[in-house]
Amino acid sequence: MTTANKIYTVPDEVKQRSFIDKHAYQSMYQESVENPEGFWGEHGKRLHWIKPYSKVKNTSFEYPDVSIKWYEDGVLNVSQNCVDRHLETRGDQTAIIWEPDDPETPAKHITYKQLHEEVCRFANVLLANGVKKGDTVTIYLPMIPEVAYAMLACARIGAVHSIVFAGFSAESLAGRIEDCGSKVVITADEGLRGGKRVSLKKNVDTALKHAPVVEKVIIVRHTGGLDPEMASNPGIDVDYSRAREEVAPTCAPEEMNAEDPLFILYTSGSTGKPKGVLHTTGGYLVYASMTHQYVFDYHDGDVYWCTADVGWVTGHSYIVYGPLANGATTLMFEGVPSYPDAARFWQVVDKHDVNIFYTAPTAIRALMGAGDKFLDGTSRKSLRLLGSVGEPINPEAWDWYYEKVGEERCPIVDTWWQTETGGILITPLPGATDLKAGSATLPFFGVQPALMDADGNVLDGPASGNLVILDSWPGQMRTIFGDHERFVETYFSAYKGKYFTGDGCRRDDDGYYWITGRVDDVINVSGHRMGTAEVESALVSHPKVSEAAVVGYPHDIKGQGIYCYVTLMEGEVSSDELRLELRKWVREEIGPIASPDKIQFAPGLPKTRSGKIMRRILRKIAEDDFSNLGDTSTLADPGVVDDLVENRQHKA
Ligand code: 6R9
Repeated sequence: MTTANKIYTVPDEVKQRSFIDKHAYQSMYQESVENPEGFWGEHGKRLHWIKPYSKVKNTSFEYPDVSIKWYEDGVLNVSQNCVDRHLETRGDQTAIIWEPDDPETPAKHITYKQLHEEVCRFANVLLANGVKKGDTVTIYLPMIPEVAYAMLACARIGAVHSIVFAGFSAESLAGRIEDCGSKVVITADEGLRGGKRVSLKKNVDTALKHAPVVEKVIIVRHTGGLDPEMASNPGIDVDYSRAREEVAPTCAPEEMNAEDPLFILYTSGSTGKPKGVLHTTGGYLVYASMTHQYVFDYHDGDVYWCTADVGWVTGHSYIVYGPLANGATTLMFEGVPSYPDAARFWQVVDKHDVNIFYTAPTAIRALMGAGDKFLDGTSRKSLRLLGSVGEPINPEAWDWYYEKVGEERCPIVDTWWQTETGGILITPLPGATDLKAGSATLPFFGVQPALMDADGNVLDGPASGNLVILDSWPGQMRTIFGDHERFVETYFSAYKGKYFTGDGCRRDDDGYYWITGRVDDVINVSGHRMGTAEVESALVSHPKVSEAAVVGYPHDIKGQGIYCYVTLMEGEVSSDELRLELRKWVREEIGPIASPDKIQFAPGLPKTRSGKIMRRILRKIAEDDFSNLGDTSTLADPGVVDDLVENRQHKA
């Protein structure tokens, strides 16, 4: 039974302990949009400011003069807010619980005091290796505490970090290093995921060949799988464990302006190469910490676990910055949900008495598919609240999460947001919002969503359309690194004066928002965001490929799978072998997350007479829905469609 229309009212226990009830939500929301200056001026005080701000909001969505500034004359330091500020009151409290890939390896509990020393040492190592305020540092680390130390160390000295997900290939890493010009890269000997080793340092070495800008590679010893003594790049490689010993355990935090950059994070768009989304210091941290507190109803003493990887924005805002700014205990998990088996998440919940658990629909669907027997041996009694992020959650998965994992005791916060938004924009608040399975529900404070039709009209009442946001919020990205024009064109040109999200959305009779997925050429594979153009350009870089078109198709576990149509060079012959070769090629070009699920060799692609590939048709065929291919009469050669239908790759 699905419960898409059922309403789950807020349970009394949740209401009693939560920060925000329905009434507070309504009055705070109203104030936040009517008087953003006053509202955010007040809530900005949740941080420690070295020099308080006198201006709060200075933003314009006006095309083409988009400019976003929050707290612009305030001075603060993010690492001081996330670490030093807590030393007096909670120095001995655990800041980070680290749960390793292998359940037999002991977990680590890092207190705020220890975190302070580690961040200072890391900062000093960066300084000793020539990193200065304003420099970019690329971080290519697995899910180990050092990734948080490195992020906070950059923030401490005013360096701008750019984390590259450790699952990306050497090729992708090199592109991102070059784009932001990092002279320093931080990596580890190896990563460990599901018992498998990931050769990070080796990938960095390969990347260096294409990224001559790099002067230093700082190597954290993790698995011991590579001896940093045997530096493969003399004069470049730095053994972190040795360097750490040689520096002082304290380091004064740099005074940063609220609008100084904090980090760059590359994300996929519908065209071109990944964009360096730039977030700044003050507004980002106000927003990340405030959403973390209210959305997850985080109270002192709670143990909070977000299963994302720090290589994605969710890890930035809701493993590291938001929780630590709030003095929380945040759990960092190195492994995967299925290792050693599908009970692992629940065992970790029991082991560390996790109260708040935040994961992605793809993981929920995979665990649901593995069977309830993996829940049976675990108690999960500590859980109080469940969260979901990354893609729309289908009602079946929602129900299973709610009924089986949370035993109908734990509200689910389905949080909609994006790399660009810095923090959660549409979400229930556990004590305030009645839930509907599959709806992200209502906007967070200060967020004004609207739905647009194809002609650029704002739609009222219950409606479906493209989701835009009408005014700025403090966590919003400020620009695309090095390309402000692309920023303005990408987000503010489709609907002038409004931020375009790229998502389609429905608003129901109760004003609840239901995100329906991307309306552009971005696909969402296991919660990982990918531009079809990126996969296409990886495919056409193979010498045997002349043309490629990539679309998403519905996939039971991943949400969307990657379906590739490939036209070969004259004289090349299609074969299963070539299919494997192309799959491997894409993995090496981008990374395993971009592995094609289906490759169909096509002698021709459906094109308009002006040469545009008609993706609508390719999507339909990939979805196995060729009853209704729409109008094909504008195609240059309508015959290619028959061949495509004939040779479609059936669902595995
Ligand atoms: C945080 C994150 C952003 C895209 C976004 C949308 C999809 C994220 C969602 C959701 C439905 C949710 N998305 N959360 N769709 N319901 N709760 O995932 O950032 O990697 O940039 O992806 O993910 O399509 O536009 P990012």
